[in-house]
Parts: sequence; structure tokens; C-alpha cells
Amino acid sequence: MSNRKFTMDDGWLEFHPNPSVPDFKVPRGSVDAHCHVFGPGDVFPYAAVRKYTPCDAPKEKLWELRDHLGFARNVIVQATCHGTDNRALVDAIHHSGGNARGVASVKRDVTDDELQALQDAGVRGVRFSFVKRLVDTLPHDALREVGERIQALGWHLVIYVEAQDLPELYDFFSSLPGTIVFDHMGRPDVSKDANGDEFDLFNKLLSENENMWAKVSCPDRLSVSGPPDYVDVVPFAKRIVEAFPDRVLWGTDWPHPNLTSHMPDDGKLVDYIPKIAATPELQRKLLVDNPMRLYWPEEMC
Ligand code: 0GY
Repeated sequence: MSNRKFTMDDGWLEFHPNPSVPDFKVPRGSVDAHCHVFGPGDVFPYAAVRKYTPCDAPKEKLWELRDHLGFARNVIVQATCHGTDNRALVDAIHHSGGNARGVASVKRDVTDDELQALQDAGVRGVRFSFVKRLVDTLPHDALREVGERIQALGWHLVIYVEAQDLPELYDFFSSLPGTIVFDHMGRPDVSKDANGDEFDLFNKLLSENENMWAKVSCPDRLSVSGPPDYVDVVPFAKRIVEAFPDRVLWGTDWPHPNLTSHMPDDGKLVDYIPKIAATPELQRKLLVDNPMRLYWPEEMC
């Protein structure tokens, strides 16, 4: 891999400075189940080897956005630019007043004590990326080993993969233990048919494996037609929400790392939710019941 460190000069965009107030009022207790904190880099340095440098996105800004959009809680997900150094994530959860939980990245040789410390800090899952532009080696072995070890903690796996790579990974993913959440619906190519072969395979994976969930997030990353409506992504997300209403999550993806095309208005992203989850019941499952079951099960009756 290139050790080149990208900088803001390479075109990575700052998060939206002034997101609109959404027209859609999210249900009380809603969870933004995919977002990040980055740095600040002088306190929590970025990984020495990384594929991009994000803009600093500190926890205070995330809480501001949460309140502005009407959400109650956050699930903070470790991104590759922080490698397996989860300190920024843990610090944010620690200062969230109990309103954040996390998904960490760990090394294959992570110790039991380190896993327990992450558990105590509020981590409930571990993330592995199979997106080839973000990693140098695909983490099959680490994923299987760590995936087996985290079962004792009641954690789940989060997998980031692109649709074009699913055929060769299908059997491997199906063989993994425990709950597995796929980021961004397995990144479909939305210029194809939402009922075509490629997306059928992702649907088949979830149909055949009741332990598998999907985040119906990131229309901004997937769309060709673009903002503010991301119309080309809607049929994909709607299909998943309606087929698997009890196994879907939604998140802003703030501060939208590694995006070079446009920076979404987070208020407009919230207005996208009723297009993919058309009824109050689907919205409540997507935004409240499902993430609470996964991240705050002790609060569910
Ligand atoms: C995301 C998307 C991206 C980056 C990462 O871990 C990461 O670096 O997640 C991306 O470049 O698609 O999930 O927010």
C-alpha cells in the first residue's frame, strides 16, 4: 500500500456547516446507528498508515447534530482512518452521558482484557472492511477468529463490503457465527436494477441467514442521480426495509468521510427516511426498536 498521507488538499470535503432542519420528525428515542468521530487529530492522531485523512469531527459536533436532527442516541463506528486505535471512539462514548455506544476495530491478536475494556467502555460490535480501496489485505482469518471470540460478550460483527465482491464471499459470510450487520446494504451498484441479479444476491443472503442485518444508510455514497432526493437508491433501501423490517438500521454516516463528489445536507438525509420506510411502524422499527435491541438490549422490556 502507498504510505502517502492524503490531506484536505486532496479534495476530501468538510461536513455540512449548516444542515437544514428536517421536515420529517423522527420518532422519540431514535438512534443514529452509523456515524463517526474523527480526532481531533492533535489529540487522537489518525493511523500512520491510512487511505485518507478526514476532517476533524469531534464528539461535541456530533452531539450538536444529534440534537439538531431530533435523534436521542448515536452508535459511533470506527473508520479505517483511525485504524485499530479506538481512543477517539471510547472517549466520545465516555462523554455521551450514556447516549452512545460503539463499534470498534481490533487487531487479530487483541487480548481478552482489551476486549473486556472495550465492552466496559460501551462497545458492542467489531467492524471488518472488505472494501478493497480501504484495506490492503482482506481480513477473512481475523474476522473468523475475532468473530468467534466476541460471541461470549454478546457482540455482533459489522461487515463493510461491495456488491461486486459478494459472490465470492457469500459462503464465507454465511459460515460466520452470531449477528452480522452489513454496512450500506452491501454497497449495491444502483445503476443496476433493484430487482436484478446483483441485489437479489444480497436479499438472498439475508433471507437465508436470519442472523444478518443491513444498514440502509448512505444514499449519498451510492447515488448516481445525486442529492437531495437520491431517487435511484430509494428502491434498493425500500426493498430491504420491507423484506426485513426487524433487521434494518439507519445512520447519517456523519461526517461523511472520504466523500469527494458532494457533501450531503444531513437534514435532507433525514427527509429521505420516510421514502424508504413509508409507515410509522417501519420507521419506529428502523430508528428505535432495532438499534435499541442491538445496542441497548438491557433497556428493552
Ligand atoms: C463509511 C464509509 C467509508 C469509509 C469508512 O472505515 C472507513 O474508512 O467507513 C467509505 O470510504 O466508503 O462507512 O462511512
